[in-house]
Amino acid sequence: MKINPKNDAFHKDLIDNLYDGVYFVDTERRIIYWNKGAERITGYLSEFVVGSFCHNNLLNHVTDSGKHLCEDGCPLLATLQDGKPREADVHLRHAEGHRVPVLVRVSPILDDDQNIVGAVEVFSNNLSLFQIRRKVTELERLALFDPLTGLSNRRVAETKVKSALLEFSQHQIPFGLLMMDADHFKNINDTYGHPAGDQALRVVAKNLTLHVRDTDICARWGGEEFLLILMNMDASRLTQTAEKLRTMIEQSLIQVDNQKFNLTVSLGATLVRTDDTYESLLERADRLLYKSKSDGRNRASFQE
Ligand code: GH3
Ligand code: MG
Ligand code: MG
Repeated sequence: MKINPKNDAFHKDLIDNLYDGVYFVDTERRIIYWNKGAERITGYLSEFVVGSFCHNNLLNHVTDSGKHLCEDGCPLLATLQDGKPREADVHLRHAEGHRVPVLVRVSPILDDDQNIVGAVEVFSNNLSLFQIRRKVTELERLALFDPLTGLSNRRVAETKVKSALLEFSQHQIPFGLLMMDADHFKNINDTYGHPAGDQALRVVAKNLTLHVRDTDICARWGGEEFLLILMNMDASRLTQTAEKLRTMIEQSLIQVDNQKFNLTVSLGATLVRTDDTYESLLERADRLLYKSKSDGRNRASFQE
């Protein structure tokens, strides 16, 4: 179609293709136009609606508290009376029966002499769009973070190790890996209970994030195991960081109900090597962690 803004068909096409629902009423609130968006949101086709009165309980707008607006508080009626535009959050009734949350905007339609000859209602179910966005954010959070500690989850950590390896091979940006495991954690659960164990894991996690740089990655690798990816590291900084974290955790106090206790962790620390693969790097960190365990726990083992 040739674009001609003066053409009625152009306007109809334009309004029909809006994502929002749009309908016009005359001064008696008789529906004289119903666009495709309105059909999509309500499930009612134009031929079914046009000619009926908007107050004959077809859509039956209600507020959050269930107040029926068609009988009392109809925004269209108020705008037809005072000529002022208004907005309302309402729930309209879908053709299938359920309620759809919509934001309704009403404006008067004036003739050339500024007389009110009708009103237009535009309604959008942006609320559900908002709900979808909130859901996506929530799913993103679940996909990226460990719900107990708020640290990155294992999947994120795996990806970050791989990208750090790539950056190391391309730009020689060195990094260190710290593998950490809580000592005798089964005893902690057995002695103080599982919720206390959970709290201990949160305390470990807090210690990690508070004592490394923002650019470093702290992840929950498994049950009581953690992995840290420390960027731009050298041997002395890495051993210092491992020792600092070990000390901070040892010096923390876990308090749950009336119980107070401490816990320790064992660590394996290593730096990336030019011949490293993902597997070789993680294996080395893991082997060093188990060296710390077999050497007596509450210690860090380091190998370049
Ligand atoms: P080690 O010093 O050799 O690491 O001994 P450990 O007891 O820490 O190791 P083990 O692998 O025998 O036990 C780990 C325990 O961690 C068992 C498991 O129930 C507990 N655990 C794993 N995930 C969680 C969790 O999310 N919350 C709690 N409370 N406990 C957990
Ligand atoms: Mg353990
Ligand atoms: Mg373990």
